[in-house]
Amino acid sequence: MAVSVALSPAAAASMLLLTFVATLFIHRSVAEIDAGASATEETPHRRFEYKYSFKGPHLSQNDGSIPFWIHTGNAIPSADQVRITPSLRSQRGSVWTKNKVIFQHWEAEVTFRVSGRGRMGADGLAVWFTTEQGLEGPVYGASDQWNGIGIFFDSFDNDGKKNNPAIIVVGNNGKLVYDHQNDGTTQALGTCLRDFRNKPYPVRAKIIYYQKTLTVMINNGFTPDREDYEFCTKVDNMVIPTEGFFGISAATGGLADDHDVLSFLLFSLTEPGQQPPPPESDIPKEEQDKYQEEFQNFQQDLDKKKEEFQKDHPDVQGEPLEDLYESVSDREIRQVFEGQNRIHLEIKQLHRQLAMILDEQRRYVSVITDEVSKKATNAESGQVSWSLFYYELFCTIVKHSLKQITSAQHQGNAAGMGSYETIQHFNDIKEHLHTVKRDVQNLVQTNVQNPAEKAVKCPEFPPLPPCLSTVHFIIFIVIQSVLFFCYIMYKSQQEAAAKKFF
Ligand SMILES: [Ca+2]
Ligand SMILES: [Ca+2]
Repeated sequence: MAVSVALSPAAAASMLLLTFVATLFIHRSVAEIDAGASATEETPHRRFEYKYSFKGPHLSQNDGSIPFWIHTGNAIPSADQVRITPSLRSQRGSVWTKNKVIFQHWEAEVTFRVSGRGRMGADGLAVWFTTEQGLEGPVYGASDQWNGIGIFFDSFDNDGKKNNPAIIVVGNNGKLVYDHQNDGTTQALGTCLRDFRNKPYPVRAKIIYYQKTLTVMINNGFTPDREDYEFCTKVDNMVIPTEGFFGISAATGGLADDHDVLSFLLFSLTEPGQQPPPPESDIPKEEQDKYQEEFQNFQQDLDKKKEEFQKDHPDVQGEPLEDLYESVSDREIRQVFEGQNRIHLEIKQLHRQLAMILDEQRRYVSVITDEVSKKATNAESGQVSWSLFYYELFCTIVKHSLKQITSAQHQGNAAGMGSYETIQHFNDIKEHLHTVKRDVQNLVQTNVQNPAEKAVKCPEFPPLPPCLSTVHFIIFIVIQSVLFFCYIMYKSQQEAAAKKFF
């Protein structure tokens, strides 16, 4: 009994501290695990394919065409973007690669903006990989019954389930008719809810087809960080045509958004250890001449404009004035954006840290469970005290966390990022840990050094007075009764004498 009374505080302290310590510095170990995991996965060889890509600042040529691409419908190419549809009712437009893509694996990065003044917009934007160019049709401005895949950025909620804007992946073998009324949900291979309309920065979609798996990642345009991608959906065991055209299409309905594509970048992926496909044959002579001429014209035009500008503004060097100064409203909007970005990044960071903490806690719990089961066996034989076990375990955790704190502090200082508050915080935690460690040590030492005092002696009670026996009690009653009787007799004799006297 005395042992169990003595180990309770140590056990409680250890268990409480486990949670506390586990929440401290876990990031590094998890990061190491992640790094180890990613190192084992071999990354494919990635090559940029300019003939299936477009981007600003010289996206279109003088005649309004996009090199290696064709555009149809209401699509309007300009220097820095292609407006697939303007925000007018019932518009349809698309852009398609001129040539078929023959890579087995690929990665496409689409940067776009869907913007409109309404709280809701329509219809949406689609990215295609199909055996034929779907130049015109009812599915976001492209042909129905396509053979290949479509990744749809569906703005309008046709089925009224309040689940739009959404991103869905629909595969088709050329026979399926798109289920527009249900927003394609009956045919979707993968889907995720993302509001991609009216974002401060362009939205980016990374679509990867590698080893029969199609993955869609989204950067939802909250931050200027180009690599801020989040997982959207993944389709495993997906077989798509080996050759096809890439396309982007969009459509508006009763409601209308501007659907602007800023860039489409294609990369071919080659599995590690395999030869990348040979670069395609050179550009035909006439096309080469055309581009050369285009380039020279552009260069001359640029020089001319530069001269004109310098003539008109002899005092101005470099950037035009309007770019150098921002108005009050511009500054306010910028500050609001920057503030929101910081909040967004902080929340993301917290989210990541929480996930890591949970992971680490699970690891600790499993380690503790194992240790407890091992030690419990020994404890039964009476050789190992529970308090000693908890003390050992606690010391290990404290040592580990102190090491982590020290290394984190060094890292922070080395990187120049450790602010005064952070260092102070670390020191506080260190101090608390030392205090708790010392307390537990004292507790356990007292328990171990004085085994003779393990059994707590109860204080001795003072001796009780001797109890009254039954015989004594009866004698006492008899004497009292005799005395009472004598008194009554005496009183009645006195009363009788008084009567005689009167
Ligand atoms: Ca829809
Ligand atoms: Ca819907």
